[in-house]
Amino acid sequence: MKDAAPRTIHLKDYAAPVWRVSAVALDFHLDPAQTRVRSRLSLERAGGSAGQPLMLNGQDVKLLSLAVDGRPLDARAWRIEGEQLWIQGLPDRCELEIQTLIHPDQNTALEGLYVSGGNFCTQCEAEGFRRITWFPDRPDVMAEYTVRLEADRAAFPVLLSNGNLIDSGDLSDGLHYAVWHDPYPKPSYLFALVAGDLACQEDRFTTASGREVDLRIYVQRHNLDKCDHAMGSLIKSMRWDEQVFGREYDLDVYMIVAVDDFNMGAMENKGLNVFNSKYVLARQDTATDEDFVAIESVIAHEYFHNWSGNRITCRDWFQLSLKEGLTVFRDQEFTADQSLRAVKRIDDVQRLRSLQFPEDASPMAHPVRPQSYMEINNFYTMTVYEKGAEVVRMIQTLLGREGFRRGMDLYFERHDGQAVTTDDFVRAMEDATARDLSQFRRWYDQAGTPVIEAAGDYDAANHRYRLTLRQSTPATPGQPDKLPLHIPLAMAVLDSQGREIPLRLEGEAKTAGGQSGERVLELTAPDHVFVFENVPEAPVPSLLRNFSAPVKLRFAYTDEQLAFLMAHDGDDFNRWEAGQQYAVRILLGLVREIQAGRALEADERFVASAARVLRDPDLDPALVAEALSLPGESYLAEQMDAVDVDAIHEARNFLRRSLGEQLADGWRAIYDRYRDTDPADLGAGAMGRRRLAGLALGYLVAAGRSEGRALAYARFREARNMTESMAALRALMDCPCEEREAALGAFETRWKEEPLVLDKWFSLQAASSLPGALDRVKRLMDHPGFNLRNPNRVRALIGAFASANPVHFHALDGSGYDYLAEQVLALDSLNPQVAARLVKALSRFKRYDNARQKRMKQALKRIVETHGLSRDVYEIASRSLE
Ligand code: B3K
Ligand code: ZN
Repeated sequence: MKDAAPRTIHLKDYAAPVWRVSAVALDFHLDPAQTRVRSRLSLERAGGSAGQPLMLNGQDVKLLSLAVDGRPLDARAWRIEGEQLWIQGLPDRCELEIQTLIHPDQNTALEGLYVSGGNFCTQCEAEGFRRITWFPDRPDVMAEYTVRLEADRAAFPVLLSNGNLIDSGDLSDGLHYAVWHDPYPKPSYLFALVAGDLACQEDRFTTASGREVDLRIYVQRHNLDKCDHAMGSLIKSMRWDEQVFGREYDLDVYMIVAVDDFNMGAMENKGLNVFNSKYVLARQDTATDEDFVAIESVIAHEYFHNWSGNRITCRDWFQLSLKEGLTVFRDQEFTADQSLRAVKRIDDVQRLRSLQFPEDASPMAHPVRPQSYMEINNFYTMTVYEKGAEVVRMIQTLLGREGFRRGMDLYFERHDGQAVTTDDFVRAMEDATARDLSQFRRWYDQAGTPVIEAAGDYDAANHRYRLTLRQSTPATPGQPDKLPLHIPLAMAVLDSQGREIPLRLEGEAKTAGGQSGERVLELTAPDHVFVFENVPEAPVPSLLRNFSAPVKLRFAYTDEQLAFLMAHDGDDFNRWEAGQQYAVRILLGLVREIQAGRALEADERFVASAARVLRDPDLDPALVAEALSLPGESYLAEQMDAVDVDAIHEARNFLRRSLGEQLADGWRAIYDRYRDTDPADLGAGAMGRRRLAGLALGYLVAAGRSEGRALAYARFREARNMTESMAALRALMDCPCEEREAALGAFETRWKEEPLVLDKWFSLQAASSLPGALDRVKRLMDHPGFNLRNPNRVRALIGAFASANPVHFHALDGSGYDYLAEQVLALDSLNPQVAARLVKALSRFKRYDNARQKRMKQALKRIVETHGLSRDVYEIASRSLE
């Protein structure tokens, strides 16, 4: 229990800063045990009355001295209240000098200045700068930074900060220094410094207007052979942002530093990105295709922040999606342009549906622009990021690509150098296109996943097709009543040959709607009826094409119609979606059979439609792989009123086994066709072929015959890259056989010195549904490669167990919950941010049966009632229990 419940911060209480900081000069004397920081702030009163004091934030920093305009500050002029320092009687313009002392080597929270692998690095977003020095640590205070670093030359030969290097040199006593200047005013959360013994891979980039930029990736020396892909990705991203958004880079150098201990993926500090090494390091033998794609997308994401986040930043943290939703949208588009667009869309929608939809239906549900928080770090969520990206995508759908680009141009031009709000963003979109998005703005303020109930009715006598659409959004905590949203719904209707019928609405001029069969309907009222004319036969509608809005769409398709759409829909996303809906229906039917104690049978028509997809020569292998991957257990859980983890698992395994057995020849043919795909080819085509070969191998093992296992084990031994190796290992993971243990053992021996590879090994075991998973996880915590202080290890083992092993995490005896509660408490005193993420696995206890609910609640109570809990964990655990 918190000794006093933490304060809740509300958007409605936002007040502009009273003091501006035009420039900051920071001076660091770096020493892992005791770092001295001197900071000089050029202050200016920006508003408020003359007597209004200055408030600075600080956390775990020791104040050594305070001086104003060169004179020590009188003790009566300042006071510290908790984490706030108040200074009174300042002149309207002055220079404030502050000296502080911090202890980077004791910083296990990995916020502020800390030590990772013997090197110094920082993480300041959201509120980490206040752990370095006292400062108005809020994003709407933007200042020009000059940073001097001084450290031991032998231990820390590389000294980096934001911007351009303006001076450096040697000092006495083995010390040296460097001075960096960043000409672009920025909020404190974008400050960064790195100091250490690092090797560097260099390249160059010439921007569209001819600026020469040095590109540098810094890593620990032994990782220097794993930087090529990251560098290539950076260059591609820089080019793409010029071509697609007209955005150029603006400094002489762009640096990326990889560190092993990092709370999230990466951080977009101006000119000096700090990355989790997981999103930089890759070599064919250590990284899978998914890793390569993820690296490219995170490098792109952080690079794109230079404009959507750094040049234009957030006024306050409630506006986080202004930069995150927009930047996710931009990185999604970038990846789509490098690969098969539909495959990227399918992957993103799967992520949204399996992670964001559940969040939107949980006690932690919050709007894209939250109204309140206790700990802002808890709001770097799927909602703010992924739903936020969907909101931007809907704007693009409503305005069209061209209109959207005009809106983006205006946004960049109008707000360059400012800290703004999501409202400012939407206004730029409106002003550039003369569209009214006032109702659309509700997407930023209403939590919960909207539901659209659709029904179609064909009037054969008059050749009319009537489409009825009704929208509603479920209540979420603090928001019992919802207003109708402005929803773009892309759709077409198909004739019996699968062709799109040109659509004309009743009363519309002959030319309207064009020849194209696809339209975007705009829903604004709770109910709409659209009547299409000249529809020659009863059509099959293809609705919400390309997932044009983040909603749940319900339409009572027959099995035949789903099979028909699977075969004919001209929208690749919806083709896949029809197959998924069909699979969900079959799987939920199996769940009911299991619950009723009846024997299971695989639906013949479903198997036949899967067989057709498998044999379809026109389908890209990546799309075949998507189509034949069964919906995940968490997505299936979402479709049930009361989640039955065991039945879901059994049903899914049964269907997998049936597809494996009944299509065995097809799988084998596919595997043989694609198994030799060039292992060095990292193009989307080759990745798609490997994905399908891996899926085929999985089905061959799932079929339960010894040939499958032998094939997978042989593949494992002969693997030519990590994708092949992991596909084989994953295929064996739920199979209690010798091959599994032999492969796991060999993998460990080979990769025990490569932490990122060992993480894969931890995760596979943590997610395995074989008996004894929890014991294995507990034993693995004693593995020499495991370390509770490293967020990647925690996520790989404990995180994977809680999020990817429903059967064991939700074991009826509560052992999974107790284990998680213990780990959360152990972690909370080390790293609250990482601990808080883990608690979320307990949040949705109401979705389970009474016995499990009781045990989950007990685990949550045990957490909440612990003294000295962090704000991070307290907020999530207490809200879950409300
Ligand atoms: N902006 C950072 C996330 C910071 C998280 C702070 N708890 C990475 C990103 O979204 O690009
Ligand atoms: Zn981001």
